[in-house]
Amino acid sequence: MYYSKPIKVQPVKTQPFTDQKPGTSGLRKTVNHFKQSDYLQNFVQSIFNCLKPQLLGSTLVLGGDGRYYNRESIQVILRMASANGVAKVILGQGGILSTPAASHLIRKNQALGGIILSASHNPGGMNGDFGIKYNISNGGPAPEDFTDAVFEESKNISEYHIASIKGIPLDILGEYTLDKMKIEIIDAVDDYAELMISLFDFPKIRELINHHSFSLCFDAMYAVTGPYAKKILEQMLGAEEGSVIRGENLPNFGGFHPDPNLVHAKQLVEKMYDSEETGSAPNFGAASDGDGDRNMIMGDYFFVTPSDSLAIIAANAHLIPAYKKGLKGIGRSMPTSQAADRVAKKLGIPSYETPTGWKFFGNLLDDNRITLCGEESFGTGSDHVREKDGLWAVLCWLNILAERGQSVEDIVRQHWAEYGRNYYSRHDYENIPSKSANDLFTVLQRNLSTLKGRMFNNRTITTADNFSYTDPVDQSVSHNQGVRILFDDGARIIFRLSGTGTEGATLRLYFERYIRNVEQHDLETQEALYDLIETAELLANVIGYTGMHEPTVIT
Ligand code: VG1
Ligand code: CO
Repeated sequence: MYYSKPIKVQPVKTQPFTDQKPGTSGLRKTVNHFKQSDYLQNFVQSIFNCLKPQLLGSTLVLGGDGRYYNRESIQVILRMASANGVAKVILGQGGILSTPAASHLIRKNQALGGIILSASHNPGGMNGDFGIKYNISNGGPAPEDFTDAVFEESKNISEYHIASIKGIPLDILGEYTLDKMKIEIIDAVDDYAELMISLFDFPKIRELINHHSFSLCFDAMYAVTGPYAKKILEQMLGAEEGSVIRGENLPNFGGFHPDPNLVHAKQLVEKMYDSEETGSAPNFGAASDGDGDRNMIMGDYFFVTPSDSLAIIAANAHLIPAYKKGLKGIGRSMPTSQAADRVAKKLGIPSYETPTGWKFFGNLLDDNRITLCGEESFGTGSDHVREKDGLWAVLCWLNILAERGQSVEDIVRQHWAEYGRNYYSRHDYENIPSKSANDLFTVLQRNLSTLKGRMFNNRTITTADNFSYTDPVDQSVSHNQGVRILFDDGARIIFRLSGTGTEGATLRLYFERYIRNVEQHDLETQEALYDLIETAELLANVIGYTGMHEPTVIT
């Protein structure tokens, strides 16, 4: 169907912004910030300028997590894509695509790349956050050299190109033509569901789910995974209707914070800890975030830490059809616990430690060095796409549960018994003044060289440094990726500043301690880590710099 006649495009003059530097995962700002005149346009044009000359005649994938300002932004980007010579845009219906689904579509259609509109786990709504990121042709987040180039471009931009047409339809499936550009509106879920069928043993999972004694609950947090989970878990795998809770994709995520952790996925957590005496909690619980790339896994009355989840999926991957031939290697971000390394060691495969952010796994996956990867921040994924993938992780667990016929808790406890337990926790101090955060790091950094060999609570520091990473594939180097304090017994304290927040600074402290002895696998996590938490305070004076006696979020 022809949507419009040829359109005359006049370049629009603009002034650069100085703050369009992408963070850990794209450019994230408040909605109000994005609504400034030309703010979105400048950033999109900066991306397009960095893609020339391949952009001309290319195919792009476009979609977002449905948060407030998604639809308006999609309209702008379509008009700009047309004016910049893009040949075709593959668009999720209604402008919706989960991040892993977008990654898959880029790969499947051999697109030049994709634009994903999301601030992920950040709150949505009129007064919430918005975000935009570019993914390259492998389906993964653009690497740093590209995002650095976009930032440079954004500081010098003087004009952008946009077709002068309004109100492109986004909701009806089919092919449209906007000037010379094709827009293909596709079902947001179909291709992704098909990919999942190709990876997992759906009949076996269906059998588990249909078993009268098994029940599950998936909390979509009013974000993008609602339609995906309803289709895959309820319609395709036969979970009872209502197993997916908060399954509508609302622009403000129902006013909640779509971050799947014990604090924000409260509805799910309440169900999973419901009346322990009667045992009425579902056997399996999970949640995903705003854009569908994160996952939280729970059993009845039991929480699985993301670091353990990665290790357990790795140790049991041979039970899943897609991975039955074995894994090539495992990647984890530096602050993620070392539990997965132990599995890699036992399997005789390499493990890689990367900086925080999925973009660092791309080269390792493309170069066939790793099959699985994960982050402590509720992200797990594999070589099936180039993003972390929330529902994929859920299906991994369901496939493993179906094969092993045990409860989530039993599987985790057996894993600890075999490998030992890595007690792990992250403490976040959110929205602190940037100056306080920078001062804390300046002093900590200055003291690093004096720390080696010093003893705290019977542990000796063996390494105190600021993590630098050299990509083994392209040799690119990323500095300043977090302060690491490593102890002689394998314990670690990591200090990092968040790169996804939109207000002030967020300080993250990560604690890890390994205990082999199975008799000590029942300690309360914060108690098990207490002496490390105390040491961190001595090393960095967190209370002094933040003025806060408690973290805002503990995961
Ligand atoms: C956080 C997490 C990081 C994750 C990133 C994007 O980054 O710590 O592991 O990759 O969010 O996830 P930071 O810089 O705030 O610590 V998502 O689901 O928000 O795209
Ligand atoms: Co996310």
